[in-house]
Amino acid sequence: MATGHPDDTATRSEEEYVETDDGTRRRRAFVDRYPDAAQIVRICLGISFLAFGVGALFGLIQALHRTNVLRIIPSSDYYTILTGHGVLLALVFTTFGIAGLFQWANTRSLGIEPPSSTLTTAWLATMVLGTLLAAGTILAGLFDAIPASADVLFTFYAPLKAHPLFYVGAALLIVGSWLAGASYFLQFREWRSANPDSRIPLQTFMVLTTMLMWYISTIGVAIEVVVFLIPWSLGLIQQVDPLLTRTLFWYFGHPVVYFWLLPAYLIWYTVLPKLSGGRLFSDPLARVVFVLFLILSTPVGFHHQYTDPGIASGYKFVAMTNTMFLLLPSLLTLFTVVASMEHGARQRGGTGYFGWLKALPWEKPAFAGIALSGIMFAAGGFSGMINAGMNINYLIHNTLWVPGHFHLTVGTAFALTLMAVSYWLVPQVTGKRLQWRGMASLQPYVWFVGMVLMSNAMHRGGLAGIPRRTAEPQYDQFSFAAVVGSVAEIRIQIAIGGTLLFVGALMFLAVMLATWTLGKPNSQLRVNGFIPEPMSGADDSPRVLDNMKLWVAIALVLIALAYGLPLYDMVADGVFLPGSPPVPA
Ligand code: HEM
Ligand SMILES: [Cu+2]
Repeated sequence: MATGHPDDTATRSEEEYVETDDGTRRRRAFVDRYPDAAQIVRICLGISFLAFGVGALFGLIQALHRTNVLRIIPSSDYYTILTGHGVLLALVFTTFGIAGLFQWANTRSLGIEPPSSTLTTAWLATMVLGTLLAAGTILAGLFDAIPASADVLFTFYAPLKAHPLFYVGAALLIVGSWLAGASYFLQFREWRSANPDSRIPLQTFMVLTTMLMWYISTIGVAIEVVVFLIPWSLGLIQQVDPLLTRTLFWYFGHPVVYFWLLPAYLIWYTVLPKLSGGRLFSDPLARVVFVLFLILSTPVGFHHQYTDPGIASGYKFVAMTNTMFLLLPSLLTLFTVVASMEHGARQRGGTGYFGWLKALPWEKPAFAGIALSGIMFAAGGFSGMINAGMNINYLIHNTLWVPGHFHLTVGTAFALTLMAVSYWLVPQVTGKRLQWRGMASLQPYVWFVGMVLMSNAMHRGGLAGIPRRTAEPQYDQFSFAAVVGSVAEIRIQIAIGGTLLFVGALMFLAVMLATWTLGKPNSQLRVNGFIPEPMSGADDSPRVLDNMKLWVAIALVLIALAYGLPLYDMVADGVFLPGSPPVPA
């Protein structure tokens, strides 16, 4: 299937090439049309991949350490490495990767460059400075000579305390992302003044709804850090209420998972159908899904606090119910994305109930990686439902099941989608043809197999009661009873899976480095950025869907209902005082 696929540049030359007067063909890829935006995307992706490389190395160290296969660090440094892994991957790799994807999507779908280079420099610089401070403070924990550390894990709430610079760094990373969002909105406003009556282009709609959700939800963590953790770590206040800081963190901690996921959805809805050889099934359904995430993502945070005392179970129950409602947009996504892929496959000659699957371009790294990440996400959705159930949550709470779950979601649905789409996007933002295509084609499968082994074994380990976040899960005096197989076998699977994942990460980074350095500038790219119109387009979408003010208002009301009274309970006795004394009086 090397020729004739809609992603081959030759088949879409009218989009990506223009004839010049002297009869030569001039390339019009993303980088040629929007050089400023392309540069921002390159910077963001570059930093994101760097964080990914270091984070993946830490992941390997942990996986081998926990399973007792290879120990190159003392167990006392485990939390430093684990914090580095969580922060570099779940916060830095994601935020920069998303900033790059959004800058590309907003620019491509609006058809104009970002508005202000000062604002761009400001948000990039703020995010980079924040990352350097946070990562630097974490890594300082490895060196006894440096009097700073931040072994507080990526869920940085009290009572664990970090050096103030870590919190300042985290705050700057978030403020930088706010400024990036401001830049996307200004770009949209410029487009709007030239197109007063047009529907918001789909990719921009997705970028803006996601950013609105991000603004609403990051307020929680911003208050946690600025009002409580920074003054506390500086010694300006003597104590904080751990329950309050946890609640403010989780107010942000659930929506952040949709901040990771929605950019992946953006790719699944807009790029995957095209890579499958078809078109998006329904623009209206896609808009409904993003609106549902905007209104439902935040009033669910208590589902991370089922075991916390001091929050009445009724509120936890409300959070559980809202969480189950959130299944709806994900199931809608499953339907729409699979229908679009099937349409593409049938366009390419696929037949039969399932036979059409064979007509999909599984040998193309971008398609294969995105499709595989979708399959893994479905499995992650199932284990997520167990997490969300108030009663069965107690079975797996704080066990290895939990990292088993989110390595399928953020660790694959997001991470593998970003890697895979990079095989398609990086040529378009660098102007260089993808290098080492054989390795690229194999890479998504290596990640997939590694993750099947590691995640499945983590889930099973969790059911057996093996805790997460510990360097010494063997608890010498204690033996875990396994339901099937043995704990030793679970460990080996985690070690092998983790090693394969690390190899997959290296393969990806090698392909990116080769493309960036060895690819010739101005080459013919083999891919094109053309995205076909959906089968059911924006005109079929009710106009009310584009009324973002309405959806933000509804989101705020739901948040007030879910959080108002419990937060009041926590602060009524004094903002800095724990709700109940840590020891009986
Ligand atoms: C090379 C691939 C990877 C390997 C080998 C790996 C391995 C691990 C292991 C073994 C743990 C559990 C440690 C423990 O609880 O004691 C863990 C935790 C974690 N991983 Fe990964 N991981 C990888 C990739 C990723 C990716 C791509 C992401 C996100 C984008 C991610 C996010 C996390 C987070 C957030 C935690 C929890 C940290 C905490 O408990 O504070 N990992 N990882
Ligand atoms: Cu959650």
